[in-house]
Amino acid sequence: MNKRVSMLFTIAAVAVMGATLFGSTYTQTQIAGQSLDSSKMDVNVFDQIRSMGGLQLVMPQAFAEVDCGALENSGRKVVEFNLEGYSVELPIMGGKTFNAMTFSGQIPGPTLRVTQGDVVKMTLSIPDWEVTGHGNDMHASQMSASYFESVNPGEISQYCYIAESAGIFKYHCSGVKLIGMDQHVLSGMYGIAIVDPIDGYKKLMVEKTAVSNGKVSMDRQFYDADALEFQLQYNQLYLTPEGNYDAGAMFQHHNTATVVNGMQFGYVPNMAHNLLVKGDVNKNIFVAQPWNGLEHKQYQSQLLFVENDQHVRLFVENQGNEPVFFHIVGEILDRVTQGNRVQSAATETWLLGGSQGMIVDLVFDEPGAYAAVNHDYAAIYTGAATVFVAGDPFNLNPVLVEKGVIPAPVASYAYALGNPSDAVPPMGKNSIAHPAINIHGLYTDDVASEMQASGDYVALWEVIPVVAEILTS
Ligand SMILES: [Cu+2]
Repeated sequence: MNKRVSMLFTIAAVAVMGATLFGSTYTQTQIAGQSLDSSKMDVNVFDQIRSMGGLQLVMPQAFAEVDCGALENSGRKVVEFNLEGYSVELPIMGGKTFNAMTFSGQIPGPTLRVTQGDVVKMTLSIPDWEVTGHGNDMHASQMSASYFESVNPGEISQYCYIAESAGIFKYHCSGVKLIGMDQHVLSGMYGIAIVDPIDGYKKLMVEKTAVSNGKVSMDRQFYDADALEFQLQYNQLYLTPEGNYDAGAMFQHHNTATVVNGMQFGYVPNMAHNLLVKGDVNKNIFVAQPWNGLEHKQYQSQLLFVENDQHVRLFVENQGNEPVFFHIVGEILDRVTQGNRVQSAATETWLLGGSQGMIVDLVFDEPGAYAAVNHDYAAIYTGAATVFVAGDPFNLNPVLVEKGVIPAPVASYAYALGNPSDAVPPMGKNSIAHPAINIHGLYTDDVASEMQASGDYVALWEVIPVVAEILTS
């Protein structure tokens, strides 16, 4: 397994050029994608890349064992991961829609969570009505992306691998034999796999100081490995005014939006929060409240609620083309882990390059509202602002109890409103269950309806009017 056998690479085309040279977007050409014969150098290579819509690598051998039959009988736990690849229209900020490409009708795609050593059985199916083929490349695996190639409309394909390394890993569409991969990924075909360490996560140590008899000394505090967990995936959109993928803008790094879990400003206050804090749905408690209003249903922005003095674990992935300078205004990142190795402790900001992830462990000491940002001002102002609310900073407990919304004071507002479903990963080895989860995310209406029908989630657009009536009565 994972043997890097000596092999010949036939690299048909290895060049990247600005789309200003290419002009058009990819969808049309990638469907009939053809390989480039680099031996014929009497033609213009870049014209050929342009005509076939991108790059194609031809690699004759895979790196690792991918035969499901052998791995399924290896004595390891087998975890099935089923994705459906298809294109849909989804909303963007400002009331428009864009032509999105999705895994299973949501952006990001569903999160896979396994334990180190498990076998992942990945199945990708493409409906027969889909306009293009799709692929899948999981960075948690160690196999050549070209092994899987593309799955055409009406087809199903599968591969297996052992999740050998713990950590957080991107997965993404690999395009059609790699052609158009940028369009597919930047239009929404990405997600993460969380591979929990086989021995579980480590307890968290936070360095504090204390005063005793006029002397200041170290006062280390330890938190159990179990934590309340969130997932945050950063990306950009590159769109024409009509909502199509704009390759020219991508090549020039001129993004039209910065998104966290697929949405700009998806985790800022909404009208329900205005009501709770200001007593008025129209009195904003935050400067930007773009997804504001119950009619937005699953797209209405939601806050992230945590308790004070609680171990919080964030799975952060940079899915995009720009760096992420991850910072939480008013907090210190108590521990940063990559690949099950601690990289830093008590750090203010941590840098993630493209296709890089990390696990941030921290404790919110004081009640308050904390903005997690990409500390690149252009990113903040185009969407990368996410608000955590720790404890009860607005002193709402007495009002909510008196009005009968909650029976007793709560340690976080998650007990009343839940946390947004797209920011909550599946339960893992050391997860604390969220008190409640509301339906929030860049989902199709079908996906949101299925979630509501399951009864496992709070549909806030139905609950809030009831709460509002109680509060104003
Ligand atoms: Cu695709």
